[in-house]
Amino acid sequence: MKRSLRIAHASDIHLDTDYYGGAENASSRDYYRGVFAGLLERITAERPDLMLLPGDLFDSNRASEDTILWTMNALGSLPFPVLMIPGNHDCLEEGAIFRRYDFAGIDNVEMLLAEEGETHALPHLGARVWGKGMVEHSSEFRPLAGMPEASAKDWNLAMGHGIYVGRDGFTFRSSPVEAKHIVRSGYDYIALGHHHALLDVSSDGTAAFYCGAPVPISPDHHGTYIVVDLSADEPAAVHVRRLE
Ligand SMILES: [Mn+2]
Repeated sequence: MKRSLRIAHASDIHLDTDYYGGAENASSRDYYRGVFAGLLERITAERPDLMLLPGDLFDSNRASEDTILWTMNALGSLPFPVLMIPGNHDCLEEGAIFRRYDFAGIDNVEMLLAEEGETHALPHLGARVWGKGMVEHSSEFRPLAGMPEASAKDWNLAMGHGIYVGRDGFTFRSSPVEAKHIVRSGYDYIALGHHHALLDVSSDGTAAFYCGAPVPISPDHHGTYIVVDLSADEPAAVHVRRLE
C-alpha cells in the first residue's frame, strides 16, 4: 500500500521582474524576493513531502547574479526536496541561468532539464516526477508529450509549463498543453505553470492544475499556491491556498 504524500505546488515566481542589477528598481527586486520568501515560509509550515515548481522562477535569464545566489540559498534551506523545470521566461536558451548555475548541485533540489523529458525517482517517498526542459517557447514544444507510462507501485507526478489548449492539438500557440496527455495518463497529479491564475484542467480522474502565481495578477486579485494530499484509493485532495 502506498504511503500518503503531501505535495506543495507553486509556480511563476518571476524573480527580478524589472530588475537587472544596480540601485535602479531595487524595490521591485525586493518585492518579488519578499513574496517568494513569504511563500516558502507558508509552504514550509504545511510540512510537505516535496515541492514542485514548474517554471518561471526567474522573470528572465538576465536576472542578477545576486538574486540567483539568493534564490539558490533560499531553496537549499528548505527541509524538503524541490523539483523544478524551466519556463519560457527562464528557458534553456544559450546563456540560460540553469546552464550557468548548478541548481541540481543543491542537495535538496532536482532540475528536470532533458529536452525529451526525464523522470526523477524519490524512493523514500514512493514517488516519481517527470518533466522536460523547455529550450524554446514555440508551437513545436509540447510540454507534456512523452510522459512515460505510470508506475503501479509509485505515486506518479508530472510538471509542465505552457498554455492549456484543451482537445485542440492543432494550434499556433507556443508550448501547448494538450488534454490528450492528461486524460488516461494514470498520473496522480500534474503540476502546471505559465497561467498566472488558478486553473483546473483535470480530466478523467487525473488531477491537473495551474496553481497561479504568488504575485496577484491585478490589485483586486490575490496570489495562490496549491497543496495536494494523496492517499491510497482516494482521489487527490487539492487545496488552494491564498496569499494576502
Ligand atoms: Mn511562463
